Amino acid sequence: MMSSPLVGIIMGSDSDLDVMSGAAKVLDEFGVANEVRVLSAHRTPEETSQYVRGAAGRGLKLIIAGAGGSAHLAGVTAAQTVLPVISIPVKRADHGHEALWSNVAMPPGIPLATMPENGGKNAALLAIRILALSDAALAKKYADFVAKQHNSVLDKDAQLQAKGWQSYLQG
Ligand code: RP5
Repeated sequence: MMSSPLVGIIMGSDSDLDVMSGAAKVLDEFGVANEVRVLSAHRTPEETSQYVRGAAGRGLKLIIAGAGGSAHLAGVTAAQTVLPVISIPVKRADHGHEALWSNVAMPPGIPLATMPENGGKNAALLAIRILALSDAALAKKYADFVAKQHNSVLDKDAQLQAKGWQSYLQG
């Protein structure tokens, strides 16, 4: 049986899914139950509000929200719940940085943890850090991830020293 989702991943459009799935993938790898929804701040405001306001009552522990362009979704989500909300500003090649700027410019009193543009992986890792505060098994998985990442960099540096940068670049 699938366990109840702890993390809600919401996005303004299905066109954001390529970015937002990056967060779902990492949560899946860590075994963190999540649900993925398309809920637009502008096109489906009532459904979005209903989802966000009901999230804590359904057992969600935090929400990851992403949108591009004027990107109001994460902000209005943070305004309607006391759960931690993590924002992923979605950036396309033909966008400026408007989604990022709007997400970091939240008014005092409504906190929003804004990740790098298209930062699905970091959004999931921050969610895992928060959840790990009250989940020892998840904290252990996170510590293992950190150790693996650390060793991977040391291995790469050792190879670079052994081969020299020219050979390293050539593979
Ligand atoms: C935003 O407008 C969405 O989050 C998406 O990033 C962008 C374009 O949406 P579509 O026109 O592709 O549905 O609200």
